[in-house]
Amino acid sequence: MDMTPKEIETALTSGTLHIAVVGTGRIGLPTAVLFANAGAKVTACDIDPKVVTCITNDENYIDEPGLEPLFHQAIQSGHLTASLDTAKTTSASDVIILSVPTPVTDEKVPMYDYILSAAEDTGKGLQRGALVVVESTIGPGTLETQIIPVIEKASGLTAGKEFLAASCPERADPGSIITRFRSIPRIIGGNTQQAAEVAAAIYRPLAEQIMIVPDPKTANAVKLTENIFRDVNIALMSELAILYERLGISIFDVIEGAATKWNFIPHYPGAGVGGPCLPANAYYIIGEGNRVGYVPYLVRMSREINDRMPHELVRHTMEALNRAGKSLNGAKVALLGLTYKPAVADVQKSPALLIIRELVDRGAHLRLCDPVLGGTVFCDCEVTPNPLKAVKGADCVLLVTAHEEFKHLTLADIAAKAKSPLVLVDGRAVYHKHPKPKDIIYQGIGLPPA
Ligand code: SAJ
Repeated sequence: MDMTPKEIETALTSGTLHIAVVGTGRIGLPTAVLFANAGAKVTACDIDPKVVTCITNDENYIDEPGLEPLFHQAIQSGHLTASLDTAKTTSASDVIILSVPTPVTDEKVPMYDYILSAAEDTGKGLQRGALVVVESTIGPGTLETQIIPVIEKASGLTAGKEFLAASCPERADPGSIITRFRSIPRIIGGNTQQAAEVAAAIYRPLAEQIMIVPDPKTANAVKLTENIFRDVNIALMSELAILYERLGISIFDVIEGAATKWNFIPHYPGAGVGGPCLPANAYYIIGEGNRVGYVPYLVRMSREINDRMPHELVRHTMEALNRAGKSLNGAKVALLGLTYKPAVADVQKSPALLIIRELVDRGAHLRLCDPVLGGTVFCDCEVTPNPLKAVKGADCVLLVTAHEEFKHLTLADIAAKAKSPLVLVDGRAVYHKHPKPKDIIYQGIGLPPA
């Protein structure tokens, strides 16, 4: 793409630049929509015919705040179309953005099959001078050592000379992907300086700030480091939470105090760390560490600590029921919150999955409640959106995800419906500052028994 950054921006906003977005899930679709509304001609490529049909029929399929109207605008402007044929699409594209899933297997090994297959399809149609951008989360060096060779083999073109490649990892926060799209700075690493500058010109209309780093592996390390930083700090707070419980100290009071210091960044322990990102990202780094003979112990231990937290919550549940003279076996347990984080209808690697499995294995009878999953079936159980319906006649109420709807309830509201004494186990410290009715057994992660 022998255009100056200014010419690229003009071509993009005037609709003469063609962009293919390969993989149109929670990250790819908003990206395609925003580039289309910025003026580019965008083709969304996906292997799922249902997704292509939805886009073609102007039916939004991603529940993300603010996306719906922008989606219809992009389709109705004619700037966004869809295709099952990535190779054919890339043959008419100046820029190809890869945003397919890069999950981690049950053996905790990064699985790059989808992105390598998308890279091969991209290579089959790739035009000389085109730019390939990887937004998917990958291990540092994966673009250079695995993805580029696949594209070169499929296209017969040489990276750096005949096509450009860059990493621009997505940093979107599910639940605020649209609202924060422009304000989250983009990190770009090109396989050449030209690739980085061209990619920066492409993203400039959609990003308030762009930072070019030396190379793609550095850009991917930035993405992983910010997520692992979060995972490790959550693990530290979780470990301290369990220790302080035994000292009769609430970690939440401690965090509130520590946060008065400018350089303390609060992270919170809880029922566990879920979602498609944090539980997986550490293993991209651990994988690279194994390859080069250096095991990042802290990163690995933090994963183990965070993976243990769902069990910690079940331990609290058994303890609390025992304090009421009851056992978990046969108890009616109302579980509040199934999604991996509040307000996002996503249960990927949600702590609730492990908690439910252990509760059922220990003989509990469950009532499931989630305001964003109402009417669905989860773990063979009907989900009610109404918490007061779920807690009715319950021996124990267990809070797993801190949805807003639960925060508006008082303990008196819950106590009025559940069996007395109310046994409430709080996996997100939602009620630790609420006035406690006299006949309550209340405890939870980081909350010494009250
Ligand atoms: N969690 C805690 N304690 C905390 C913060 C979060 O237990 O103090 C738990 C949440 O309940 C949830 C999990 O961790 O189960 C992940 O929560 P999250 O807020 O990190 O949400 P994600 O995974 O949707 O988004 C993260 C974000 N990363 C960072 O903020 C560094 C987002 O910006 C990334 O774009 C996203 O990962 C991603 O795609 O990688």
